[in-house]
Amino acid sequence: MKLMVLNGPNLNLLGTREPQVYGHDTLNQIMDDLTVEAASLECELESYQSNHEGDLIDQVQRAQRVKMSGIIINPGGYTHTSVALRDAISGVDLPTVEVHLSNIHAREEFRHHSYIAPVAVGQIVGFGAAGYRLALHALVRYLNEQGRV
Ligand code: CA2
Repeated sequence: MKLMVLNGPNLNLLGTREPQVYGHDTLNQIMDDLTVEAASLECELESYQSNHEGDLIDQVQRAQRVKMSGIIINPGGYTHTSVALRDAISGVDLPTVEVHLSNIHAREEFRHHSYIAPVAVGQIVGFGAAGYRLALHALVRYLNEQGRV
């Protein structure tokens, strides 16, 4: 089974600034570890980071076109702003898990609302880089339960 892992704006800066909020790992380290974990679940990952809303939307649509099984997404700041990204996710038939490194509900008020959450299977927040592994396991389990693999 193949899964798409999407990371939104500024997540390319991970490990370089604000380690107290987002941790010390770089995005490449997190994605490399996730790829190893995925292999143990007989999953293949394609990961993509972009600072551009339309690029992320293109990748959501591509995931459907090439018949991937699901999506793990940290939409970054677009979580709180993007109707277009939400429409893309709800417009494809791909179970999606939303991940945030930080606990967005314990931060500023404007981070409490997610446009993505209502179209996601679930949301994992506040566990740092481990959240991606939790999301992977949750998504694989969900896909198995739904008989989608
Ligand atoms: O907690 C998360 O994963 C967020 O999606 C991260 C976004 C933020 O806008 C969301 O509210 C929550 C921001 C990513 C910025 O990442 C940086 C990493 C290092 C240095 C500066 C920014």
